This record gives sequence, structure tokens and C-alpha cells, in this order.
Amino acid sequence: MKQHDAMYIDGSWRPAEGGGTIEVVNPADGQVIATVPAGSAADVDAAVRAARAALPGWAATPPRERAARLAALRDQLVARADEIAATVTAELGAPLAFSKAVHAGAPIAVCGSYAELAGTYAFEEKIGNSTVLHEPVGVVGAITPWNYPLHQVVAKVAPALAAGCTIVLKPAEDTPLVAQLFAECVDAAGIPAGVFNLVTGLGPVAGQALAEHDGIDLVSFTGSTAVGRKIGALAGAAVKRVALELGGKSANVILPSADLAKAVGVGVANVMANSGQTCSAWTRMLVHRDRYDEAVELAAAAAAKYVPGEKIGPLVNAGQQARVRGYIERGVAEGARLVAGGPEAPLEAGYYVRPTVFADVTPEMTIAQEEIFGPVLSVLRYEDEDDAARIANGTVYGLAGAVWAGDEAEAVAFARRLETGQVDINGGRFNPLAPFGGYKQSGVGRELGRHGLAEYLQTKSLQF
Ligand code: TXE
Repeated sequence: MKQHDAMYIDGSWRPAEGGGTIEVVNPADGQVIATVPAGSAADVDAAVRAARAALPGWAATPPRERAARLAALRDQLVARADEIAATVTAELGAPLAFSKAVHAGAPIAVCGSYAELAGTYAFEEKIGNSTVLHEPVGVVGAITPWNYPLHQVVAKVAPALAAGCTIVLKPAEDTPLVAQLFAECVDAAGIPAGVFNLVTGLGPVAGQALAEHDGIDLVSFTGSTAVGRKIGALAGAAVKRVALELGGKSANVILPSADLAKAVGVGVANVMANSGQTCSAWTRMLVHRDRYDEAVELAAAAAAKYVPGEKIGPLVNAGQQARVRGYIERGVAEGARLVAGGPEAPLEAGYYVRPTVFADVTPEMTIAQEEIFGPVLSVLRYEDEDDAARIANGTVYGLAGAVWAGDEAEAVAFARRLETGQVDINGGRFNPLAPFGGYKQSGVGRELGRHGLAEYLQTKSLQF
């Protein structure tokens, strides 16, 4: 595996000022696979200065030219897709087929969508006697998590570039290698020096320095609610723009008329994907009491097929493994009924957790309220549609969800009652142009498509 002892700042690779390093570990076996620089506040400052210097030129670059650079970036991601998948598998532990399809595939789709949008978006519009200009917000500080390490990066960098912003990226310390690969792609795509800068490093050091920096106009963060709250407070105090994509506890509501086997099968697959490390995962399955026992049996059988080390990968690190096992113990202690999996580690090496299904979960239990971020499904019983809506909406989160019914109109009518930013109807399909983001404490702002682009723009009205 390729590795850089350097960070990509102002169009070239340079070492961290303090010389500190971070070890990157393969979570499938706990072995160190690489070291990367631990950036300091001084490195962040250098990167922000480079981004500021590059801003006037990139902001003035015609949108069609920005679109051409994004198309070239997409081509780079396509050309290096196998390398991207292998890198994500090495640092995150995801099975290679999943890395190819999702970790490499989704960023290609998203980057392609912004290459198109940059060329077609109305950066200028007439409203009555005014012309409204949609101008880049400025220098963006992007802080990303490890769960979809390249997708999270591209979902911020591509719209920022399309908008005419320049960027400093601080990726998660667990998964910096694919971010380095991405920087190589940016360079090869002919994006000018300083427009995109990469500082690897620890959250409380490099991340914090970036969030606090005066030279940043917008902080775009995806990660835990605890850190998101801190970043939101900093941005509020400095009166700067902020976008937050935080946790979730999404409900998969199976109405009585639904195809139960399909709804349960897809629901279990949704929770187990990426070892449950998905903010939008449908971690609560809501089933009508008349079909509850059947659903629990189907869910337990489906979960048992996710053999650790084969069909399902490890969690990202030992801390996350311990955290998720702790939640499983808590579920048992609070009286939920374990029907698949359990807290014991399934393999000696690596940070694996057993795919777990709980039945007899009640809405107030910890496992039905808090984000677990592991392969753990809670199956809850409801009495009628009002009860289902109340349970579904009964958490602090509101990121995603699903509704299943015999006909689409019935599912859509129920989806309107959900306090959540995205709902999959009878399964749904990923749409890189559809806005993604949270109601309630799941976040502020939207990613993807033209709604995601708008986050990186500010408006100026010319009155005639
Ligand atoms: O997240 P952190 P962690 C949730 C999920 C998970 C939990 C903890 O429930 O179990 O969060 O994960 C940077 N100033 N999600 O601890 O710490 C950090 O370096 C500035 C949901 O890994 O929030 C990384 O780049 N930055 C989620 C990023 O924040 C700081 C995805 C996210 O790490 C910082 C990941 C600070 N003080 C976790 N501290 C989702 N919404 O998809 C850390 N960071």
C-alpha cells in the first residue's frame, strides 16, 4: 500500500510542522498498516492561508471550467476505483465487494452529479427588478468521519468546488489513506494549487484548529452529535456558516399491508451494511403486533447469515467495538430479548461484533433511543398507525427512515407524518441528486444535489 509522510497543501506534499505521526490500523486484524502526519495548528494555518490565496482565482473561474475540472476528478476516481476500494478495505475493514460497490461507487456518482450541476446551475437569476447572484461562500473547513471515508469527503468537496469555494479538509484519523489518494486525484485533475488542501491529524488538535480558524467562512462537519454541538457553538460565536450532519436512529416502519418478508430482509441488510456504521441506518424496525412474531423470526434468520469476517466486516477500531458491545449488554440488562448475536466477540483477532437482533424492545429503552453505530437491530411492536408514528418520531434524531405498504400511496401518506429528512418508500434507491440531511438533532443543512450546492453559496441582490 502506498503511503505519504506528507500533507497536500498549496498544490504540493509537505511534512507536518511538528513531525508528529498517526498510526493507521487495519481493523480486521489490528495490525498497523501505515503512518500519516499528525497535523498541528500551524499546518492548519498554512492550509487555510493557501486556500484564501486561491479563492479569488477559483471563484472567478467560469462555472463551465469548474465543471470540466470536476469531470476530470470523476474520471480520476473511476480510473483508480480498485485502489480506492482496496484502501478503504484496509483501513475500515469493509468486505472488498462492498468497498467496490459503495465506498468507491458512491463518490463517483456524487462527483459526476456535481460536474453536471456546476455547468447547469443558475448562479444568476432574475427576480422582478433584481438580479440575484449566487456567490461562493469563501473558504470551507471540512471535517469528515471514517464510516464512509471517501463518500463523506466527496459529498463536501465536490459541491464546494462546484460553487467556487476553496477547501481545507481534515479527514478522520482512522481513515486518512483514502483521503490522501483523493488528494492525488485532485492534483491529477488539474485543480489549481491551494483550491483543495489536505491536513491529516487528530480531531481535538487539527480539527479544532480548523473549526476555530478566522480564515474559514463555513465549517462543514459530519460526525458525532457531541463534537457537532461544539462546532456549532464555535461557529455561532464567530457568526460563520455551519453545516452539521450528525447521528440518527431511523425507523423502518412496516405497515400491515406490506410484503413482510421483503421489508424485513431489506431492513436487516440495511442495518448490517458497513457493519452498522451508517448514520442513516434503519436501526429500529416497527412491526404491527399481529405480524410481530413472524417478523422477529425472519429478522433473526436473516441476521444469522451475516458471518463475521465473511459477509460482515469489523468495526473501525477497538473503542467502537467496546462501545457497541456495551450497548448490547445494556439491551439485555434493560430486558430486551436477544434473538440473534450477543455481546461476545465472534473472532479472536480484529474488532468484530456479532450481528445482533433484539425483540421485545420498548421505545424508552437505551437501545431504542441512542445511536449504537454497530450491527444491532431493535424490533419494536406497534398497535396502530398513530402508535407507529409516535414511536418513529419519539427520539431526538430525524435523519432517515423507511415505510413499507401494499401500495405506494399508503406508504407516502404515512411518510408525511415522519419527522425525518429522508424516507425510502418500499425499499427506495440511492439518488445522488436528492437532498440528504437531518430534522431535529440529526443536523443542520443538506448534502447532495442542488440543495447541497446551495450550502456553499451566498446570495447578493442587485436592485435595478
Ligand atoms: O466521532 P467524532 P467518533 C457517531 C457514531 C459514533 C460516534 C463516535 O455514533 O459511534 O459518533 O464516533 C473530528 N473539533 N458518528 O468518535 O469524534 C474527528 O477527528 C473538531 C456518526 O469517531 O465526531 C473526525 O474527523 N473536530 C457519524 C470527525 O470529527 C473534531 C459518523 C468525526 O469524529 C473534534 C461518525 C473536535 N474537538 C461518527 N473531535 C455520522 N453522522 O455519519 C473530533 N473531531
